[in-house]
Amino acid sequence: MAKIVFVLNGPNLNLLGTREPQTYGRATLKDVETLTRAAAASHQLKVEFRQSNHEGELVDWIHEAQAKGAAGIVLNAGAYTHTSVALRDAVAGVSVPVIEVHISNIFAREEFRHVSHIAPVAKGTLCGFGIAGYGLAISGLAAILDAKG
Ligand code: CA2
Repeated sequence: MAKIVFVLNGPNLNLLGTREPQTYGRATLKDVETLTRAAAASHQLKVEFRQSNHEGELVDWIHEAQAKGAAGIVLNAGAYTHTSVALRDAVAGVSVPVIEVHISNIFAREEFRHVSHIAPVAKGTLCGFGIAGYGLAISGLAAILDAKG
């Protein structure tokens, strides 16, 4: 049976493609989903793709990924990246490898975006590659899973 990867998107990412194209590009979240599914299929992985504006729902989904035996999580926690100890604890509390993704280069932006509560507990972090970062995260995860055997 194909392994499942949860791809979780945080607050306001449902607005992708509608505003701030200079920062986030013109692709919509649906485009991100299509790209992610194609990248996953090329590694024989299946995708559970979700977005929420609610911190607790994202925490629940991280727990669900563990409970359902997901092979990995790709997480763009949006602004919760910079504020949420609850999300950090959720990531630290599961054994599923988590790859943190950001569309923009958070280190080239405002200082408050330079801090990620997720990065220290993530398996890896990618930022600044636009939506291509989601595909790169899937490839990185596939390499980790292959190495594990
Ligand atoms: O670069 C990223 O992927 C971010 O996670 C996006 C978050 C931001 O708070 C993080 O610092 C970096 C914001 C997502 C909101 O996206 C919008 C897209 C279009 C219009 C409005 C918001």
